[in-house]
Amino acid sequence: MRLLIVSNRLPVSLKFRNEEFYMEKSAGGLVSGLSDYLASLKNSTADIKEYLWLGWPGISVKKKHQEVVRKKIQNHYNASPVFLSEELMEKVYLGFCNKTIWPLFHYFPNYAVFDREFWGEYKKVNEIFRDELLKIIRPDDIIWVHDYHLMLLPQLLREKVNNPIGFFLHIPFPAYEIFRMLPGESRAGLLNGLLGADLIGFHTHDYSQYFLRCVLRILGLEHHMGRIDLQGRAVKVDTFPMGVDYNKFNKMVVQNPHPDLPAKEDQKVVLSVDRLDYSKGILNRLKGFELFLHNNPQWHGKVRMSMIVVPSRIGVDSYQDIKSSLDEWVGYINGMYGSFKWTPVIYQYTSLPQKDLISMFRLSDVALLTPLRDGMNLVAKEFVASRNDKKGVLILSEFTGASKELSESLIINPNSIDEIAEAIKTALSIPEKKQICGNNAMQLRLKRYDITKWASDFVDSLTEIRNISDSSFRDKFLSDEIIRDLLTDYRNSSRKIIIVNYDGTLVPLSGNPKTAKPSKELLELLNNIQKQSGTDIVILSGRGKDDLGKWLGIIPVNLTAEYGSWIKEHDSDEWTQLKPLSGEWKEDILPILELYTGRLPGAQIREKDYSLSWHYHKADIEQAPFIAQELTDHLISITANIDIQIFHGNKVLEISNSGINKGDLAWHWLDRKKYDFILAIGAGWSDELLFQSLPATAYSIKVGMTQTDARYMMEKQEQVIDLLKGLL
Ligand code: GDG
Repeated sequence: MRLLIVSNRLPVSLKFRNEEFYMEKSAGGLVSGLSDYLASLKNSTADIKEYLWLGWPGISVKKKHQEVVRKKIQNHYNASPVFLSEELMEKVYLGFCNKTIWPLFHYFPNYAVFDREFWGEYKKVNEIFRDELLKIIRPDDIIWVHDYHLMLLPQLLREKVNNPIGFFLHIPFPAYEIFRMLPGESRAGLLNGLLGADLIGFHTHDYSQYFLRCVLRILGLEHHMGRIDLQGRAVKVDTFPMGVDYNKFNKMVVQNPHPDLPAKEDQKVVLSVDRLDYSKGILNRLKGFELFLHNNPQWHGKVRMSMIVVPSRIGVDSYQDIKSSLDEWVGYINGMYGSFKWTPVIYQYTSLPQKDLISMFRLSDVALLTPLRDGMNLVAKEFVASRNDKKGVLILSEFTGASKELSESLIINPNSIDEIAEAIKTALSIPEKKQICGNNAMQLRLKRYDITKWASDFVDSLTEIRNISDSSFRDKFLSDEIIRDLLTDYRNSSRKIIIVNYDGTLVPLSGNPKTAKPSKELLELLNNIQKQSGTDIVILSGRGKDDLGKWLGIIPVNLTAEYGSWIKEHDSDEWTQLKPLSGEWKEDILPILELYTGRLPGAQIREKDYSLSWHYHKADIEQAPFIAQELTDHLISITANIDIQIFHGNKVLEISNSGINKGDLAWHWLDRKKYDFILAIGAGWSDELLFQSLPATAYSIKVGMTQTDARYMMEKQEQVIDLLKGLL
């Protein structure tokens, strides 16, 4: 098996200079972090032995050079380029990606641009990625797609291939009220795009929950413990807090500390490292440091802030604005508080080699990280991991994913400048013993769930959900081979029974139940089947006896109405009851149902001779299950002494006489003869009781590709008719 990693950018950047292509390795968190995991695959006992990384190489490559470049990248880096023009990539990267998704997902709706063109461009790039993948995909590849640039790719691939697909989002997933601001197609489009995956991973439990809520509110899809059942497959949503390469940060030998670092004993160092981004709260940090200096003159000359800001997204205006404000604030603080001997803020607008970064982590006294929103924030974890002396204090914003795991740090709300200033003061005076104790606990956690564990956990979970999905769905698809076996068994048996539901099974589900009459052809088909020697047909429905009698009573089939309250034998015109039933209890129950119907707009009551049902499929999808549960509890509490039962079906509560259900009813017929062939077909929740009650040898078939206890499932109602025709 091979692991295909797909991300916007490749781990190498392609350059073209002096008429030649050459490559530079990039050292992003994901790239360097995953490299250990990927290297370990070769010798692992797991099924995955190789990997290939797909992404944009960073520049446009003319068609005539593409094959040479592809080979070069593949041979040296286990990577394969997705060729895209710089113009299109820039449009999308600086368009939908970083002017719409990024600000919105980081709770900056005022920065979000909703441009009609953006969505089309974003779709196009995702399609190009799909086409490139389709060229190289093998049937046993596992695909792992990364991040917000490629949120449509899982679904685009799912339409074409059956491989396991995982998706991981590196940035926060926002709350429903923010996400729903996305206009037009993009709102449902992004969710559907992601649902093409088998596993969707987020950094924190909150992000997973926000995503699930958006899926519920916008697409109307419910979940159970993070599992969403779609037509014919299951999708799992889960939390995988990304770790760092702990050993690398902890063990790296750094000989040459950065020349700009002060001598240790001179001054305390407060370190700040980020990409230039409004989400990182760098301005708040400076303001906090300024307030700290203002409030604490005793620290003047004794502490400095080393601030590294890595250039990023240069073409986006909002980024240029922050850059200008940063410059102003650094100038202001240094001018206001500094002296010839002391510069309070040393500011570098550049990227450092990783060794220097680690040496800065080790030589700082405090790391001050104040994002207003951050998916995880790896810098925080890297700082803690790097401290092989176990000293140093981390001040961390509560709005980072990392704050959930680094609870021994000083957690602050970066919107409070006072809190930042106060935390700096506290951090500078925490005794070493306490620092070591806190860092020790955090290091243990970071070591246990490091980047390799994170990646293997994700890939293992992907395999696991695929197995569950396959056994619940794919393995149950009614194949031509099984149909052939079924028909042979039918022909070779002497006592056969066909138990079949009506709505959604013999006839298509219709919005108006009164119009769901059987066609002449259907009646003829049923009539011809039951004429064949040794075949009994039972139609088992939740409908009232009037419709059924009128529509189906004209052919000699056995009928049961109201889930079994009424029975009509094939050779009789009379409806009888299997056991004495009472409807007197309805008087007591109806007012309660009415009360709850008043409280839940969209809920409806339906009354039959011996049953009542309370439907809520038209009510608010989030509110309804709570009210339904309350109603169930209420009913249970007052019906303890009445011989009735309450079934909670698919968005319906069914209240009827005890022992009246399709499962029990089936045995009324099955007990009569020693049937050697049983076929049961149903479509609704109440048919599940029928499937559960049948012997293991029965052919039970669910119409619709959702979770079922039937042995098999088929996609469409028309297939039932084809199958029945096959019996002739
Ligand atoms: C996204 C999400 C999520 C930084 N400066 C230098 C440098 N770095 C390295 C750090 C770290 C990485 O860059 C930054 O990672 P972050 O997690 O802090 O932030 P994003 O880049 O915004 O990443 C974020 C992450 O994805 C992972 O899922 O945590 O929330 O926004 O590894 O060390 N590396 C070098 N020189 C620098 O000057 N060499």
